[in-house]
Amino acid sequence: AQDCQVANINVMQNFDKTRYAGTWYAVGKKDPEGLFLLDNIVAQINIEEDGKMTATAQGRVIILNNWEMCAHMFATFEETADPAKFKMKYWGAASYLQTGNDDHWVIDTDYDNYAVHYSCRLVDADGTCLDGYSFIFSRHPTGLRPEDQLVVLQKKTDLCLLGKYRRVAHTGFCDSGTSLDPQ
Ligand code: AZE
Repeated sequence: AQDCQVANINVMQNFDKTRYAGTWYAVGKKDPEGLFLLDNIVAQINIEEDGKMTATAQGRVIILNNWEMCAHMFATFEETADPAKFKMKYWGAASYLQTGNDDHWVIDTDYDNYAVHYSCRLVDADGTCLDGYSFIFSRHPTGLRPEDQLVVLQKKTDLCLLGKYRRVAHTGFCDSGTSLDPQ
């Protein structure tokens, strides 16, 4: 749907969470209002023994008085009637990090190379999204393969977010030693 109605957004058909599991590097993002992950964003999706999806994520953030750190986050996912639409409850390893309950929609993925994620936090009176965020994930920290770029471009357009994404740098900031979180 190209009417920008949140209710009409197409998500991944026959979504298979077991194939979605593993490491994803954010290579693009559209920010929501307020504090958000800046760069070096890596998500690890897990399927627990009971079949439930959980995740950990890390990324560089700047909180309060320009304190730069690596945020270590945890999430549990609640399934819905649509297998590609989850409710994500998340919290930080440290108490001063963000907690929340956001939608986690998988718009499209080939499981092996790219995934397009979407979350609308606030739907406007006209049905469009007033505040939301979206990640372009890759299995490769270096970015998307050329053959996936056109698919992702089309999905950004479908989400009415074309031109609103920024590239996400991976500089190794969260790789070791720099975190002030309890491990
Ligand atoms: C996501 C997917 C994997 C699990 C999680 C994700 C989102 C995390 C945030 C974290 C924000 C932290 C802030 C700290 C100051 C979508 C990458 C938890 C939105 C702003």
